[in-house]
Amino acid sequence: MANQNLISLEQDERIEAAAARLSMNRREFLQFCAALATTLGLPQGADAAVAEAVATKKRPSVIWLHFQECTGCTESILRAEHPTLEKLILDVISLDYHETLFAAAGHQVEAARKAAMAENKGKYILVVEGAIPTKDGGVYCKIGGKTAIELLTECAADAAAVIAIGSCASWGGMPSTIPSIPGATSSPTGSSGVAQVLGKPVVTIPGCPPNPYNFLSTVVHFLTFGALPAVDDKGRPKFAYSRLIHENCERRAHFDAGRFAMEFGDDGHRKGHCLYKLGCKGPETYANCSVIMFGDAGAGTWPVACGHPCIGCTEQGVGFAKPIHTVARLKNIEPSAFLPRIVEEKGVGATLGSAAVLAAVAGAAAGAGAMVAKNLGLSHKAEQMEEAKKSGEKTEV
Ligand code: FSX
Ligand code: SF4
Ligand code: F3S
Repeated sequence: MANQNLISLEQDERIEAAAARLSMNRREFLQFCAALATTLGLPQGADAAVAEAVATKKRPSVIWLHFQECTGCTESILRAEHPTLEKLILDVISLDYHETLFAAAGHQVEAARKAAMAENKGKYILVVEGAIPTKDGGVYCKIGGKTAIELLTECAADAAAVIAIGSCASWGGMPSTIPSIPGATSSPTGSSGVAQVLGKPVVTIPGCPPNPYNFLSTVVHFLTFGALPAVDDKGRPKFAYSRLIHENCERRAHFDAGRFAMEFGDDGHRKGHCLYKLGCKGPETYANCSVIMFGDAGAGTWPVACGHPCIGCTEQGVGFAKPIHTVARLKNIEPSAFLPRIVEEKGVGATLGSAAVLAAVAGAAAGAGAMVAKNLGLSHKAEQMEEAKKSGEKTEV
């Protein structure tokens, strides 16, 4: 943190101004940028580049399209209860077209989209939320008289980068599920992902909904380096999707020791035992939920912490594809010579794992940024409570 670059940047009044804009003090702002750099796995010293980019670079124009979805992606980004994350996201991008958030409607909105695209030709980021129906010429989703396929193709043509946010846009997600009726081989509307429709790879940030912190980090990478972060073979940023949920799960010790919840509400469930036998797909799902978590300041929660098995919502072929009650395929689990063999009777056939938490260090690094965001949120709440106390008001903050 205390490297030469940052110290010199601390003198920079632009840093001061950026911090003020985000209702942070300068130290908090630099801390947050350092944590973002750590999350992104950037080398030492890159925190200064991140801070400088967030403070000084022109915010990239973002055109945000909505297709077949529940708007949960937008909700997860904008409904952060603590102010910091939401503020940061809206500070690092210029959200020039977003159907859910626009107060205007009809021709006015269409004109705004075209104007933003023309003004930022070749430079804007296209963010797509929702799946694209491809059956019957794409008639099942139309906006302003155009099909989702037409709109996507038109908007992607001059984009500097395309980000598919959420599982629906990443590969089809929930709308692409095949109904369990005889003879069905595809979803009723032929829902598909952005890359499949465009016929070229795009960056995907799956999750239903996705974690807003992963979106923020991806955009900050683009802002700092003019390029999107390295991705895996499904287009997912490696900084967020290269580890299994299971590797950093807080219930992992129970899994290794063979302590499972067998039914919702049973003794094991109440005691916080492993949810594997309730169908948890953490062992075959790549995402950082167990590290950065979701939600309100300091609360930091995620499905497994709430007692619900991970359904694998970030993983194509798992989330919405595998029934919740089926047990996960165990992969990359190191066998142990001395721990109990706990799943053989279920026919899984693997000898289960060493208690080693394989990615504890990487996990801690990835969580650092989110924790800073949460702490900032907490300090804002503490300030509010302090103010309320002084004025003698009753408060529920
Ligand atoms: Fe919903 Fe987004 Fe799920 Fe899909 O998130 S939270 S159905 S991924 O496109 O709005
Ligand atoms: Fe956690 Fe699920 Fe793995 Fe159990 S199976 S340790 S609940 S991720
Ligand atoms: Fe989804 Fe599992 Fe994370 S259900 S939100 S990938 S814990």
